[in-house]
Amino acid sequence: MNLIKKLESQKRLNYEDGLALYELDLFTLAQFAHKKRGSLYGKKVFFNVNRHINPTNVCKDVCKFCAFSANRKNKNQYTMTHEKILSEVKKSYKNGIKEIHIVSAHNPKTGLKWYLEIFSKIKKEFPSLHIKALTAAEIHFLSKEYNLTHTQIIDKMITHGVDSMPGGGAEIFDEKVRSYICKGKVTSQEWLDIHELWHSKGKMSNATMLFGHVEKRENRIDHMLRLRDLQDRTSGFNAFIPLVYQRENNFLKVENFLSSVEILKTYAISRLMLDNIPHIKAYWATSTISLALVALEFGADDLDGTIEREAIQSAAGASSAYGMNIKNFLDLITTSNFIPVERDSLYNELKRYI
Ligand code: V47
Repeated sequence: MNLIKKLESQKRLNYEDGLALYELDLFTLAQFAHKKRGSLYGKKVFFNVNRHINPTNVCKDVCKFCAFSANRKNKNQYTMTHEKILSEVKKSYKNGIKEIHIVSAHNPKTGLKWYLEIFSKIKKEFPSLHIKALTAAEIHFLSKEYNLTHTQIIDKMITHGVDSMPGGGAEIFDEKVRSYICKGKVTSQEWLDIHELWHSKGKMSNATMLFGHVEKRENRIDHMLRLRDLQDRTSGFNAFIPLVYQRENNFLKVENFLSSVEILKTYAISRLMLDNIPHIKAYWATSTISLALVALEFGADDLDGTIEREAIQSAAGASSAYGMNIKNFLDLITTSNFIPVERDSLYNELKRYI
């Protein structure tokens, strides 16, 4: 069946279709992705009032794309104390955050107990706060350090108050590219297995894809399809988040950076290929807020949140270090002719701003 007919009849798309979608002109592609987004959510744009905390940047792994890790380029090592983390959470809680998103480097010195205790402390002091913490890469790192299974770590996370898992650490699943950009880190299959395990406990997570570095279109489509296969079995992913590679202060040698057109096409293709993942998040920290707003016309329906602080992407050049003021955020969405909808971490609608 020809691609346009397949799109019109909303048939499931295969690998070859995914590649062919990139060959469509931008506006034809946008039309299909936007229609699909509109049929699901109309003009709603989801966001949450959240706070990112990156408690330590000391890392045992050596991902070439990472500017956050303190082992190599960044000499300013830090590890926040529990008191500091709690006081930051307290401040943000007073500002109205509903979610705390905790991602760290893979620090062999802090220890499993250090992680688990801070989750319990946050939950005890702020029981209504949703804790989104520990990527599959961190879980794998901790399981190796402590000679525990992934299931044992996951069970401990749950008993210590973690509500959902962020989508980090997926990078690109293609084994060859992965071994070039982040050799030694959680493998693609391990990343998928950890999420499957998490979902089997009745919990939700997200999935990212780091793109715009040395990967090819083929690798992006393959990445999406591996996620789609898992989602068919578990329905545990809330959102897919294409992360645009930030180029500063890291060791990845990238010659050609992506055009905005290629980035927008990738959002649109995600929406069309991932027919079973409900939300496509244009994470403004990596796409820039301007392009994230345009991405809303290319299939994206979520902008993550106000963030408040962010250390991973901003270390590599993104302008997300201090998040975004909520009023600005709402103004930008409404002047783009969309309806801002504050959501909780599981996409229950909390407030519609219109
Ligand atoms: O996994 C590291 C990425 C991720 C760079 O689940 C980089 O809701 C771009 O996963 N350029 C961590 N990206 C952040 C993350 C995330 C962000 C927002 C929302 C959610 C969610 C998850 O940051 C890492 C890695 O892929 N990253 N370095 C860089 N130079």
